[in-house]
Amino acid sequence: MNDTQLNEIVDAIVRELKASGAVTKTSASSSGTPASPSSTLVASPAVPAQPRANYQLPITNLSIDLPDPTLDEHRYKMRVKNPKDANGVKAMIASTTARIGVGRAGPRYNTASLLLFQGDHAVTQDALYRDVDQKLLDEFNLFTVQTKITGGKQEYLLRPDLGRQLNDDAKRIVNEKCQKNVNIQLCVGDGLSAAAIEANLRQIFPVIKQGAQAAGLTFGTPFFIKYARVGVMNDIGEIIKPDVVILLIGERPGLGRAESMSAYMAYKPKTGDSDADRDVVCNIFENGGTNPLEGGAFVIQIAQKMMKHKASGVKLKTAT
Ligand code: B12
Repeated sequence: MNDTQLNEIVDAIVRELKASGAVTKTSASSSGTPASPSSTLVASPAVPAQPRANYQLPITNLSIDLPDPTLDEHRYKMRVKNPKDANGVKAMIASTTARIGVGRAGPRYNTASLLLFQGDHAVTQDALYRDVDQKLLDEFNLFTVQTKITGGKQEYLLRPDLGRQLNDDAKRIVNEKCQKNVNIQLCVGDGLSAAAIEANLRQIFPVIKQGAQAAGLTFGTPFFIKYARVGVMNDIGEIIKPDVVILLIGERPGLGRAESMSAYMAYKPKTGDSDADRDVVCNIFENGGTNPLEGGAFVIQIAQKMMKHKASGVKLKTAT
C-alpha cells in the first residue's frame, strides 16, 4: 500500500469519526497549527517516518476533540461499559501498570486506548532511535568509541553480535586513553534507550565514582560506547584488565517507559564470558524503579562483594 492509499483510508476514518461527533471541525487547532488527521491516526512505523513532500491534506483546519490520553487521569480511567463490579475493576486497574479495563468498541479498541498505545509507542521509538545527548557526555568528560556496528540503529537492532564487540579504532583508543589494572572500570552504553542514560546518568555517575573512591578503590577512565550491547564488557575487560567492569546501559523500553537503565557488572570479564558470569541491577529510574542514587550505592556494594569473592554471576551466588 502506498502513502496516498494509506492517507485515503485515514481520511475516510476521520470523516467517519466526524460524522459520529467524535471529532469537530474548528478554525484552528489549539496549538495554532492545523492538526493533521493522518499523523494522529496512522500507527507509528517501524522506522521514523519520512516527511511526505507532495501530499496535500484535504482538510486543513481539523482538530481532534479528545482529551490527552497520556495524562494519568485518562491513562488509568476505567473504560469498561456497565461493569458488574465497577469497584473491583477499578481496584484491578489501580494494582498494575498493565493495560486492563480499557473497554472496547465492538471487537476493536476504543479510540482513546488506541491513541494512548500509539503515543506510548512513539515514546519507545524516540528512545530507541535517538542518540544520547552529546552535552551530557561532555559534562562527564566521556569520550566516545563505537562497536562493530556501521549501519546505524537498524543494523544495531538486527546484529546484536556486532554490538558486543568494540571496533578496531575503539580498541586502540581505549588502550591509549584508559588507565589499566584499576579496581573499577565504569562505562556507559546507549543500548536500547538513549532516554534512559539521559534520565539517570547525572545522578548515578557521581555516586558510583565517589562511592568507589570512598571505599578506597581505584576508579578507571570512564568512556561512552555507541551501539553497545551487554557482551561488549568482555572486550573492555581484555584491554583494561580491571577487577570489575560496570556498564550502565539503556534497557529495552516498555510502552511509555523509556527511562529505565541497568547496571551490568562482571568480575574480570574476558572473551567467552556469558550472562551467567554477570550480574545486573535493573530498572534504575526515579519514581517507581530503583532510585539512581540508591542504585549507584548498591552497585559499589556488589563490586566490593565481587572483589572479595573474586567472582561474579552464578559463581558469586554460589560463593556467598
Ligand atoms: C531481553 C531480556 C532477556 C532476554 C535476553 C535476550 C537478548 N538477546 O536480548 C532473555 C529472554 C534471553 C532473558 C533471559 C533471562 N533474563 Co532477562 N531480561 C530481558 C529484559 C526484558 C531487557 C534487557 C535489556 O534491555 N538489556 C539491555 C540490552 C542493551 O542488552 P543486550 O546486550 O541486548 O542483551 C543482553 C541482556 O539483556 C542480558 N540479560 C537479559 N536478562 C538478563 C538477566 C541477567 C541476570 C543477566 C546477568 C543478563 C541478562 O542478556 C542479553 C544477552 O547478553 C530485562 C528487563 C529489564 N528491565 O531490563 C530482563 C531482565 C534483565 N532479565 C531478568 C532475568 C531474571 C533473566 C533470566 C535469569 C530469567 C530466567 N530465570 O531464566 C534469564 C537469564 C539471562 C541469561 N542470558 O543468562 C531480570 C533480571 C533481574 C535481576 N536483577 O537479576 C530482568 C530485569 C527481568 C525482570 N524484571 O525480572 N532476558
